Amino acid sequence: MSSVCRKTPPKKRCLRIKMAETGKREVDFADRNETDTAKAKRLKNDPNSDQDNHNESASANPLFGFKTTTVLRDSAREKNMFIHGKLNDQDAVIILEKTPIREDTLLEIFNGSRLKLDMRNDIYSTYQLQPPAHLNEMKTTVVCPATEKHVKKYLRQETYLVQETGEDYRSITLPYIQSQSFSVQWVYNILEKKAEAERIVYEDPDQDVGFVLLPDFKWDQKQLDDLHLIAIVHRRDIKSLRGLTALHLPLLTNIRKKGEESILKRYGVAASKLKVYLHYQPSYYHLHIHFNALSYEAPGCGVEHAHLLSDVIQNLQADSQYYHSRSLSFPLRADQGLLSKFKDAGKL
Ligand code: M7G
Repeated sequence: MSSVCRKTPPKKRCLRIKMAETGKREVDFADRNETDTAKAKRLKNDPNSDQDNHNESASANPLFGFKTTTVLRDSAREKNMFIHGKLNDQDAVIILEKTPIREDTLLEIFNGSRLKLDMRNDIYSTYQLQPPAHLNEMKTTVVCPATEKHVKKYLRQETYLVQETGEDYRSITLPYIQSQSFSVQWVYNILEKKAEAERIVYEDPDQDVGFVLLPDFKWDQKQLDDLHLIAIVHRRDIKSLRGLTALHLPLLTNIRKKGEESILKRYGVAASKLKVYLHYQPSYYHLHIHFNALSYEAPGCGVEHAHLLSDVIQNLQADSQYYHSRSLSFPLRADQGLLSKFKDAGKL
């Protein structure tokens, strides 16, 4: 496993990561500055300690007081859990995910952990290992306030494959997404540098063929194995693959070329080690392209959901109207409104 921190000047990269995650790190530092004994002593001597403790926890930890309503989904294999609940009386979805083990932390893990023996048999033994606290982090994503659609997005559901003709897109899907899709405010915030500006890896500011390349928020940037960036186009008139024609070839080839070059420069990962694709249907209807480490099985990179950018480019070179007229298949979850629309139209 390779570490991002080792790639480009190590101190600079690690610092960037820390800055990007300031909130989380600050909690860590605050915790480490006070020993357990000192804290116990302070709490014991202070009659207001309960109240203080509550206030301190609430200000240092934005998740303090979160009340779980239901676990939407969890996976022992992926080591994650999607939780719906209330945060300060607002609906929220929290995603907890154990982070991968990094090669550059092995020395600290082996030398600095506490081990409890579970069992020993012949040459075999298993342990419960408690690594130092800073190596025991969980990537935590918070959506708050979360809409009903967010809750449904993360709920484990039966899925069905839908085949959508070009006509179905215009008569069923388009009206539906125009009225129902997720807000793309977060996308505009990125394009306008109102959010995540310090995370931008590359930008081509051209309003026609330009884009912003930055880490997807699913990637914690601590290792390259699950590298995931997204290129978000500056123009706001293309919702998805369906909106592309040969006129957009300069945009797509520009993203492929400059996206791959910037990833090579920043992370040392060659184009032959990347899968570059678009989702259909996407969750967010503002054209964006995923750049993933080739070996990483990202959710949504299966054949029923992902379209390789190189295929898209070739299809448009062969037929400008390819995505206007061809049938496209995609999975829909049982509770997705779009599925009912296809059922109502007798398409399923
Ligand atoms: P998508 O193809 O629309 O659908 O991808 P998916 O969410 O079903 O994969 C949108 C991508 O944007 C996803 O990979 C998200 O993880 C990512 N993403 C979503 N939000 C709200 C943000 C955000 O605020 N910042 C960043 N950097 N990425 C986001």
